[in-house]
Amino acid sequence: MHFGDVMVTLANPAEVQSSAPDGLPDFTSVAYKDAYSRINAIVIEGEQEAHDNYVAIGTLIPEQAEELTKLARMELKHMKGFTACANNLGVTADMPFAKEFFSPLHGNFQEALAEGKVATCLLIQAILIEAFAISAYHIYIPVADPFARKITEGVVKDEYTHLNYGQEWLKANLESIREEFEQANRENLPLVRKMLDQVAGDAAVLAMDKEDLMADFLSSYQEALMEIGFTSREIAKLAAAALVG
Ligand code: PL3
Ligand code: FE2
Ligand code: FE2
Repeated sequence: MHFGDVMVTLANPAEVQSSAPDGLPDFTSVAYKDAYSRINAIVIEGEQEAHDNYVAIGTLIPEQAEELTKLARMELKHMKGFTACANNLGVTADMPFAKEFFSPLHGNFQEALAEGKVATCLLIQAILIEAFAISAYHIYIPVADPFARKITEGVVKDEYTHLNYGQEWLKANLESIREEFEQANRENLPLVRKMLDQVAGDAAVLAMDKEDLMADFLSSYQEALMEIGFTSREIAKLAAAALVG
């Protein structure tokens, strides 16, 4: 309807953006900013906790503390980048919401840390959280505003470095940590599944599809397990914990 389009253009230029042929969401809408205040907070909290977690893992593997400090520093850079994304859109991150969002996984990490369980800590941070972040960033990039897209593209490369780090340590120690790893997976994969469910509504407002998120997560997760040295059958069994939990 031509006439309608012209009316809209005259009345509210911001609305025209949302119906632009690029199909991107309207980054200035109230609904977008509201969803972004929670999603962005989750990402900021996730990056902050990732920093703290790598530093903490360094206390369990002192000979690797230096490398882990480097990984941790990358997480702070990510956090700053995503803080800039919110500022750019004029959004205030809902940090209390994000703290709550991470608290079950955070609690399990702290418990494992206190018990000196390196394999559990690495599963939670370097495999589950990194695979979750990678899937979210992959699905976000094509529908992000140009400023955030650039930042997220830089971040996602680093996250592969983190995933690889966890993979390598777990691979080198697989036979001694197998049982602990399987148990930790049984306890934590269902939490990630719940986190995905919880974020899906807000993610949809950002034009991110839940099934795409889940598929991307599972592909990074399964690929990591393959690299660590699990067989296809073992991987299927490990992944099935997401359905049971
Ligand atoms: C560790 O390096 C990063 C941990 C971050 C966890 C991210 C969770 C992502 C939830 C869905 C976010 C969509 C992306 C939007 C970016 C502003
Ligand atoms: Fe990160
Ligand atoms: Fe990371």
